[in-house]
Amino acid sequence: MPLEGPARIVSELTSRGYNAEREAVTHIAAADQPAAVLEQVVEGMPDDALVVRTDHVEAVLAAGEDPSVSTGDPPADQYDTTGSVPAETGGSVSAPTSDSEPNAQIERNSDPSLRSLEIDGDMTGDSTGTGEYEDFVAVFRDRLERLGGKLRGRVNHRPATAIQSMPGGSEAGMVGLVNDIRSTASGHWLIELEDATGTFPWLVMKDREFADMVDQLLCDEVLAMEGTLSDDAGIAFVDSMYFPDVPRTHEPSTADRHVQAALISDVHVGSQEFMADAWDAFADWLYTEQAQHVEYLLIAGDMVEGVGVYPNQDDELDVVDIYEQYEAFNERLKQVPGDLDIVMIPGNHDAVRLAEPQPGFDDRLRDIMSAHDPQIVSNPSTVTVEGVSILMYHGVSLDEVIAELPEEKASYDEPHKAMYQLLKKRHVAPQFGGHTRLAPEEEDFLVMDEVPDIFHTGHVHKLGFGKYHNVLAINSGCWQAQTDFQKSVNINPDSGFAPIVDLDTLDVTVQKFS
Ligand code: D5M
Ligand code: FE
Ligand code: ZN
Repeated sequence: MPLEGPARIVSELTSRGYNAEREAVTHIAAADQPAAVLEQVVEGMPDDALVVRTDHVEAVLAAGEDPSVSTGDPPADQYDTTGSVPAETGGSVSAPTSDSEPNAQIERNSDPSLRSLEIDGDMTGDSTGTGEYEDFVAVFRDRLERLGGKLRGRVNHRPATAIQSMPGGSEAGMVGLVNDIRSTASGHWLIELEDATGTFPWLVMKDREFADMVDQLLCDEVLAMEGTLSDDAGIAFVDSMYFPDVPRTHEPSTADRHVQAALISDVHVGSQEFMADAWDAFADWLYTEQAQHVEYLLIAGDMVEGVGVYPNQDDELDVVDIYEQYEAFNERLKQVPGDLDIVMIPGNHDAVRLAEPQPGFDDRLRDIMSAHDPQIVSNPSTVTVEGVSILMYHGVSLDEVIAELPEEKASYDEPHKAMYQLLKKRHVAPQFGGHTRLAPEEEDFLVMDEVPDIFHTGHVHKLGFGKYHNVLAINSGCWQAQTDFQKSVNINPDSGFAPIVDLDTLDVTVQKFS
């Protein structure tokens, strides 16, 4: 059975877990004995290599000129299913089709009875908001109640109305939402805090040590302040400031066995920039021995490119129908091993309401995205995998945190630092009214009541991870090459990476597929 043409060679390499550079494939195809050259290339590939490159082929071809190296015909049954191709693919690899399942390189002998996966905070189906003014009052009141509860033990606090009637010079404390942040003519900062009773202005002097903390404040976040009232009792001079924060002593939970999760996001199927080759390589890698402990796949939103998300987006669409985009995404999902447990939340490109919290997909979309029976939950949601809690949030608020905060606190190059700010504020999207749209519900689903062990976001298309008070923050990059918009604003996406987390140690390794 001869190897005819590049497509056949690509299929053959894919079935053995390799992607190939185009030129490498044409080199093999042009050889006198393509099948033999392919065999030797595969044999000579370094253990950790995923991509057959031109130089791999050239090395074999150069060696082939040496008469001591055999370049004889391979046995006729070389490419039959025996040997390298597992039986469950049910046939010869000679007729692969684009929608066939990739071939397994190893038996994944994971034991499903060892797994556990629980979801918390999925608000799908629990939306009560009508968007009325009263709903906004209720959601901010709930935010203040719950985040204030984490601060009230730390300061001797009084309601705003009580502080308003205290005499000048009194010591005062307050827990409230940041209503307004202004600089004064003399360079100090005036921060208005609001609680259920009213507001009170707090002045941070520019020469106080925490003046630079003012840079980190966002409107609508919950804070506590302590200080001294001015002589006329009209303002308070801030002596200390507290965030709900993650306790420094936080000890994350870990899994009892060596098991891993792949944390990805922003697949953007349907975009012309969707990186099919990188995805193929990722899916193929999941079948390899190196990936045998990867038993969970978490996807933090932007499954598809969507339609009408940004102006002129249509020009960059590969698939224009939204349902067809999800069909295509489902085909991509089918490529990964069927024994992975998959959890996914929507993002701003997905076909659910844009305002957060975003409920999980509707039934029609769930039916479409049914490959491997994923758990589909709201943005945000917390998934606890073998004891390790992972807060999944798409990450639209990160654009805002990065825009508002100084470069060293939050930037596109270090997206995990922007995530630290959200952990400190114990809220996934503190500021209302900018990029982040809020759907008011009776409850503020965006509050981080519990400290997660892992915080997983996407959206900014940049890979970055690190630990904040022992919480692992991971922003997972994307599977979309740079778009025209991103080019115009100098965003260089990290495309084709999969961060893999050891759930027993919370260590991260990054696999690159592009
Ligand atoms: O977001 C990907 C990143 O790029 C995120 O940081 C927003 C930014 N982005 C991309 N396109 C636009 C437009 N047209 N306006 C503003 N910001 C944009 P994603 O959710 O994948 O689009
Ligand atoms: Fe995205
Ligand atoms: Zn996004």
